Amino acid sequence: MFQKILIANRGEIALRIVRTCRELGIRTVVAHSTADAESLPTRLADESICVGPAEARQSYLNIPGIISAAEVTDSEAIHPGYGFLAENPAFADICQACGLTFIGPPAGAIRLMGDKAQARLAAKKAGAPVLPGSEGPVKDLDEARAVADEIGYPIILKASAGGGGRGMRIVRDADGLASAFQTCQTEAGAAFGSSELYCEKFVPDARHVEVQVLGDRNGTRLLLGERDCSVQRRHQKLLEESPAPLLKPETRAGLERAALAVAGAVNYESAGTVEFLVDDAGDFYFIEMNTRIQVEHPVTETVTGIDIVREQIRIAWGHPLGYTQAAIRIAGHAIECRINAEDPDTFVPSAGRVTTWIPPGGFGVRVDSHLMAPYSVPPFYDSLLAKIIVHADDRATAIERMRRALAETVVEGVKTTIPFHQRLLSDPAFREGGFRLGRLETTL
Ligand code: MV4
Repeated sequence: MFQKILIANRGEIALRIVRTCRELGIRTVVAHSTADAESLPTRLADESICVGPAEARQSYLNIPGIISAAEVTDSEAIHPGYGFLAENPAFADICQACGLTFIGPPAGAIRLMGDKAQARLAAKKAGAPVLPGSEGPVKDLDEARAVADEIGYPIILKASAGGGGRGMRIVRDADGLASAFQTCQTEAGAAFGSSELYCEKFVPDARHVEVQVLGDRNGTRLLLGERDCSVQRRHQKLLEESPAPLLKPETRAGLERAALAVAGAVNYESAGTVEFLVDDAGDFYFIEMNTRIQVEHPVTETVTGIDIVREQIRIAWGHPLGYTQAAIRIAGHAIECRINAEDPDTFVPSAGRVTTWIPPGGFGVRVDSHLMAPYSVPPFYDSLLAKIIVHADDRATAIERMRRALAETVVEGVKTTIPFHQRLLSDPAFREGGFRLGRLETTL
């Protein structure tokens, strides 16, 4: 097994990786910015090394700095966490060229899935259902118009280099197409360096359901159930749960089959997530595949009992997955609430100094957080402070457990999303399990 791993990330996920490495007897090096020098992950790691100033571009995204840090600390592998360099295929290639193991899938899988138009084509070829839309990218407005006339409005334009909701535009009718196409193309070029677009039929009021997969180097691929992530605002997930509520057994079986087909088509290795939209008829459509550990992975760990970070590390070392699909059982229900340093009504970031932090605890409660008091929330990174995850026998009990956990949580000094979550957990649509994408763009 690896003797030492460098963690190229910060915050709760850096700490999450430190914890599993300690259990595996692997030494850790946290590569951090000046802003995170005194953070909990740097303190709990065996070693830490500063790779640059607070701005992520100069530290967490500084590839030469991170590779050098791995070399001077004699690290054998790099865990990228999520965000930053986690889905940068050039970084995965550079790691390999430098004799470092990138803890994640092969660069080729990251590259293919990072091109969302090609990912859609690959999924379709693999036999997964995709929405009616363009065959790969659309080359110009005329082609987009022809596709839209064929499939009917509303449609959604998406940037091939986007993903996770960035660089998308809903087009309601033919009159709106030209200007939407123009804006979307310009925005995509500025944001991703590629203005390539593709289009799909827009599904209103869908649910976002994603399937967790694991694959090893021997070609064994396992499914770890699904997560419903329909509680989102501006493409930021706020609450995730597993299993997905109100999913018909045949829909679940179809999602699993499709996820396995997509992962198999690219010989996927490591942990990955296949995202789908599910409509009220129970029909589902592939939209994207994420080639990283995700923020919401703890809900899956909670219902399966599998440490996904441990599996990523073991797979990267070359260990075969030590169990079969039949050994994986989904037990009970898990919910995760993301506690962000944000105004609970406007979701505007609330940077500042956390003066008090009392995490929840007790039966069936897990807290993944780098928070300590006092702690100054740096304004340079995302605003995630903590994830509270609860486990219970059924969804209704999990909801009550989460309300109890949130009620005992104290964060003073910054505004947090806790009041939002308390309202959400009382919302009839949420409690019935019928929460749909787009709800938070208007109400609550
Ligand atoms: C869609 C969609 C409806 N129809 N695609 C955004 C995140 C990315 N993973 C996929 N996203 C969506 N893709 C089609 N064909 C709806 C979303 C979507 C969304 C749309 C409007 C308002 C809020 C949303 C939140 C999540 C996803």
